[in-house]
Amino acid sequence: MANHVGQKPLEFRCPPRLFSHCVALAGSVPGPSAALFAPDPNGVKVSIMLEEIGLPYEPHTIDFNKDDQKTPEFLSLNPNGKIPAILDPNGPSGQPLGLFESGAILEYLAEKTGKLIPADPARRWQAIQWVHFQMGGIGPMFGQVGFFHKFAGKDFEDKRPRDRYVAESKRLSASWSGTLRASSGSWATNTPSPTFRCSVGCAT
Ligand SMILES: N[C@@H](CCC(=O)N[C@@H](CS)C(=O)NCC(=O)O)C(=O)O
Repeated sequence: MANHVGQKPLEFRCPPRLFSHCVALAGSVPGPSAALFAPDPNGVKVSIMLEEIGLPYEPHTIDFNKDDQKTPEFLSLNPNGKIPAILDPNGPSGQPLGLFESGAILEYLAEKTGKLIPADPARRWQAIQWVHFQMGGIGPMFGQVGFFHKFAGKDFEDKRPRDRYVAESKRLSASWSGTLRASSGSWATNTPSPTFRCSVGCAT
């Protein structure tokens, strides 16, 4: 069974003490057999996607208070020790596939089902660009705001890190909501045509 590097055997099993949270599924399920979550922003992205596309799946709750995400079983699925992660028993070529990183999981599920992603190549790449915008910008920056504003970092005397992340989060939000305002229909797949024109070295 292939894991994240496609070589070592995937050892993940739902730990017995978590099993009460697991939903057993019928044998030939076309979707991921296991989706590992905690009720937090990155986990929710994948659970919303799974519900929207209607793939049957088996959720496993990961308890941060018990460090479930640091167990050898979980680390065999995601060496980074973070949720979400999925295990699809029917991955490419019918082989099992373990995946982590919420953006990669969203793209994988979209490609697998052809749902929530346009078939048209240009619009498809626009949708993917917004996934990367979320993963590289919104996720990390908002996460730092949370740390410095609400969690352990709120007691730090030096407020410059907090202020920096707040400013960057506001800047990201402005560029995102500007696109929302400018587009009609589905904002993620209907980005307005750029008014930018190349002057040097562009094909058009
Ligand atoms: N870039 C990763 C981030 C994943 C992540 O940060 N997960 C957090 C919860 S939102 C986590 O598992 N935290 C537990 C820990 O760090 O031990 C993704 O989008 O999947």
